[in-house]
Amino acid sequence: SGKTKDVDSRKFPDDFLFGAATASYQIEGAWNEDGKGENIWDRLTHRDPSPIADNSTGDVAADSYHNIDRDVEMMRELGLDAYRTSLSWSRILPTGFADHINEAGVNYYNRLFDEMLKYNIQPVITLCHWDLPQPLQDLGGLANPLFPEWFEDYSRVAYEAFGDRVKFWVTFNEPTQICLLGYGDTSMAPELGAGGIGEYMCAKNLLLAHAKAYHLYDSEYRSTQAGQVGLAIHITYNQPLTDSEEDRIASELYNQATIGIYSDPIFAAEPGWPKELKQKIAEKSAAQGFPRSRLPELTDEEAKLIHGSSDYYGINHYTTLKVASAVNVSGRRVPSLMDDIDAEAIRNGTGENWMQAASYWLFLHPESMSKVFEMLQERYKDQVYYIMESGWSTAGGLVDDDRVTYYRTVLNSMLDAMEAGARVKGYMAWSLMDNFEWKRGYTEKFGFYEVDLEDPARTRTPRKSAFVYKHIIKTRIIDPDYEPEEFVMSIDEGH
Ligand code: PNW
Repeated sequence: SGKTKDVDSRKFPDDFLFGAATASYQIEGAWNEDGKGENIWDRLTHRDPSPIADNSTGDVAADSYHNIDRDVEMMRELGLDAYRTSLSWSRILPTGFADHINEAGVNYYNRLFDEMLKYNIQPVITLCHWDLPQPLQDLGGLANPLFPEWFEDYSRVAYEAFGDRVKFWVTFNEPTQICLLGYGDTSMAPELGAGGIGEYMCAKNLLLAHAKAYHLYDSEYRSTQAGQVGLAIHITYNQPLTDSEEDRIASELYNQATIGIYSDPIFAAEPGWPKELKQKIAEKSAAQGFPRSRLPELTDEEAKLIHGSSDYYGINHYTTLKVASAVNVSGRRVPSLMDDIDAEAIRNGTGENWMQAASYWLFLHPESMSKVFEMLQERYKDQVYYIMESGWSTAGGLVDDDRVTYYRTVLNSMLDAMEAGARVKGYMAWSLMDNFEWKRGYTEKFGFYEVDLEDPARTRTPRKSAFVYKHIIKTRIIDPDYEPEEFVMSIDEGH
């Protein structure tokens, strides 16, 4: 494209935070070692028969619990400014409750963070990346109105243990995936399938939990620890299928139902739920004979607690969708979020030539990243943004040219957004290494490093994309012509 001609003028600032991301259940393994308790993904994968594509589990995964040195070595090889991962709640608090802290679990993270900080690699730490302690799930998990208190207690333990070194907290990874896929649907643990009800209860309690953890940090830790607290929201670039009024309304409601429901209450000018969505769910509920809306009320006090409770806007961005109006779809679960908004999401672009990844849901629209920022700037007015995840899956192999194309395209599009005024301060690529891809098991690979699952040592080998990302981080420029000569990795001076 014409843009690449003046690559030199399109430089990332020196203080831009380039990182890579992972999550505890997806890489750590050691599922029952050193006092760790059971979480909802342990439970799901240990049931029989397994709903995982290759019948696998995260019992060993990339075995990062035993590979701190190599993991940090990879970060140094890439020259990362930051590394994002999550704490395993059950490793730190085996029952989920804060009465007993598992010191061995705390020590694992202490050793990891200390090793990273030797080389100036900033930890960006998620408190809950989907692996909720099973005992809390047995009590309803995020549907229990006491959940916000349990989460606040856990966040205090984390701030106390690690806040001297961790300056960057992410409370929840992808509320939409937690609530919609785990409570409303059955595609993620805990597979509740309580459509039209569970996802909304979850949404309310997740927001309250996030807000409590934020205010706890604000009132008791910020003055001494001086860090930031926010969350990571999954955002697709959604376009109406056609220009029709119906499709445009459906697309807006889809934005409100998957993005706005978790971010309007925090970031919009007005506190509370997105207006049209709230009204739509109330109408549907009434028509279905529910004496009250299935979307629980936020009291003024709750809405106020949630409003503004974030130091930055964290974005996980991968893919793009088209949205069409779809009323009374036969075979659709009723009630459900999609029925509530009378919409249908179409993934494959209907005739567009979008490049597709190994994941059925992952397509590259070349401008999706800048379009996402246009939408956010319009809705929420000039937040500070971090891309907390963005990445590409393949079926395997070290020559991952599609992944290289994806990163170059998405980063260029992000530079467009920055040139247009979006205050983007960092980018975390998903993922540092191959890992347990939830219900897809190990069949889809997202890593800069391949992980050899046949090898008990879980040997890690850099792919082509690792060299390209390293070059971008080092030069702060996206050079479309850069080709690694041979795949020989080393650590540059100063890393
Ligand atoms: C994210 N979609 O999930 C998660 O945060 C990671 O744990 C996961 O490994 C990664 O992306 C890759 O899947 C997503 O359907 C799940 O659009 C689903 C979607 C996107 C992201």
